[in-house]
Amino acid sequence: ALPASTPGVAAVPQYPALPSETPDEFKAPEGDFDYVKRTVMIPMRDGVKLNTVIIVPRKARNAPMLLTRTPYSAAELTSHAESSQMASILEGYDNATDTIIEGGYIRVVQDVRGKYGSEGDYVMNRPLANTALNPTPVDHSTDTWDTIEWLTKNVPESNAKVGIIGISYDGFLPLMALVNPHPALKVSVPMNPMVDGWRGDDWFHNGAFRQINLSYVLEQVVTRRNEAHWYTSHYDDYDMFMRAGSAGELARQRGAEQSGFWRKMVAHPAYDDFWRAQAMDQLLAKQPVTVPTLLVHSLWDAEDIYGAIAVYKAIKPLDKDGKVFLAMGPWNHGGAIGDGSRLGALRFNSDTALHFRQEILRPFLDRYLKDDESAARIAPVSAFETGTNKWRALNAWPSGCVSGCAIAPATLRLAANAKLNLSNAAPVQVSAPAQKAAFDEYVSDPGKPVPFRARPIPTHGYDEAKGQTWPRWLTDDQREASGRTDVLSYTTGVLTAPVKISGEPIAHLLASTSGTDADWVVKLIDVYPDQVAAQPEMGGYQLMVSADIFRGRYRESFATAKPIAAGAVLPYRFAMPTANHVFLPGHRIMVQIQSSWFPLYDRNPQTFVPNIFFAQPADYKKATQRIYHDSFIELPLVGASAVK
Ligand code: PG9
Repeated sequence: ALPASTPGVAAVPQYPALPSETPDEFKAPEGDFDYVKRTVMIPMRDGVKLNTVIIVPRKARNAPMLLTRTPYSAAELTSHAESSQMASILEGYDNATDTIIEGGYIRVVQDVRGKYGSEGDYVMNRPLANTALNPTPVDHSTDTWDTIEWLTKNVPESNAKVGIIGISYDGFLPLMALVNPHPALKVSVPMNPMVDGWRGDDWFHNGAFRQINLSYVLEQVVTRRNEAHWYTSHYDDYDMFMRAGSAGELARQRGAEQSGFWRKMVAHPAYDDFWRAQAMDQLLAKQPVTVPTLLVHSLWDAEDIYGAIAVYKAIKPLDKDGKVFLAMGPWNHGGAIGDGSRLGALRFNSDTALHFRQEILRPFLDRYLKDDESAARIAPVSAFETGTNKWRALNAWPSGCVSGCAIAPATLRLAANAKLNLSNAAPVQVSAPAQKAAFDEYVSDPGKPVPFRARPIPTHGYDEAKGQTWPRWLTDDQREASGRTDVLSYTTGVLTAPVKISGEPIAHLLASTSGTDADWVVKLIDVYPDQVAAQPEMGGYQLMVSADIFRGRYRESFATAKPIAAGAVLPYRFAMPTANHVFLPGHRIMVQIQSSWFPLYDRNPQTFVPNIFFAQPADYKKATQRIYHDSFIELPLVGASAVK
């Protein structure tokens, strides 16, 4: 049924039925083309037309349609090569190309409102229509509804069934499609979706600003075709951001005020309604699950490591008839459509992404888009177990094994002499240290923040030839950091038995600072044996399994920044990204703690200021940080564990 027409907007357009014969302009061109490409402007209910590229396999009859909506240029996403072969023009972002070709799908890619070939105005992650954040009657939900309505009546080669799929921002859009979904929408596949830009996706993590994305805020918003370019003034981004001082100052120098979204970002440094009202997990938790949805998560996702799991946690409890599925793999952001046999220095003994596409994605799509009852039934949760490099088919998440092995909270507690004690004892959070409690301390100097990766750090990008290996930085070796005096490192003894964790580790710090604000970075690390015969360069490797940052001013409430009383010993508690990892015998477990992660995150001046975007040079002061040995990480431990 069509949605009720929106007041003040023309009723949803009624499209004429298609002629029985395929119109000439739809006929395949001569030559060896194996596809027909059509570019159409689809009218939305408010009259704005959206540029839509439709690629129809030459032999397609009664074929389902796989739709991606994007702010990154539909033309570009459908012409990665000049070729007469559909497989070639699609090879690249944001296409699961082998799945599309082998499945015989019609490929549809559309510029979202306000970007590239589409009309209308652009709003970053356009919030829900008819709300304070978007008073217009249109949003990505209505635009998707109108697009699907048009497709079902204007693609004669289709079976009038549509699946929506996409990565990142293109993964946020399949979530928006679930708000009042069109009846012809049969599946949604949000891959590494943007879900909550403040809690743990692209803009902030627990209040610390991800300033490395400043270029995106300018380029993506200021012009329709991304013609305003951010320039870089240093080969090493570390120097550029240091030279500028605060993120707000660098943004001002580069003209970011032209970006409406930047002005909103600066006005909302805390977790207020501006962010909460856009959080897709919270929005979708308010409605029933009606469309089969396969959430795809990457365990080393450098961009949206929060989103997929957050949505899964929000909507799975509402899933009365098994429509919500989750797949997680040892990938970086978007890695599920690439080569999943390796990531940085890591080797997985098989192409995990190909396994996902062939054994999980394809049967999922075929089951619901082709009504192919013979399509294999995928497990509710397909989770790759890192360390052992095994896929696990599970009934729920978090879950330790298919028979539902118990997950018990274990305690990984700091100890003297940089030791770390793992015990099965349930964690006990203390809110204040005992008399003469032990601690370690370091000086956090904003003049020399801890690099988030080995310098030089080239401009944030994807060009490996230029050393831009941003996509895989979460798997970088942490040895350099562990050798710094402003990084505390604690390590267990050599493990004598596997230690498996499935779920979100939780950091429980007891800490003080001589300043009045502080950032706390906690990293859970798998330390490889001193010698690794199968891969010598992994000897002693320090691999982050889960890591995150927490901006101390939000310790009492994400919505309200408060100064920290200098010298006061206070508890800090925050969840870290999901892990599904086995620390193997012969390995050790390490925890690193530091107070900056630069230039990925802006520096905390360590003196309380109303808005860190406007911190002045004089605000940045060294601080002595004390971490008490009552601090620990609560581990979601599967089964017993033994540590030598
Ligand atoms: N989620 C990715 C991103 C968004 C904003 C800034 C930087 C990256 C993406 O959509 O590519």
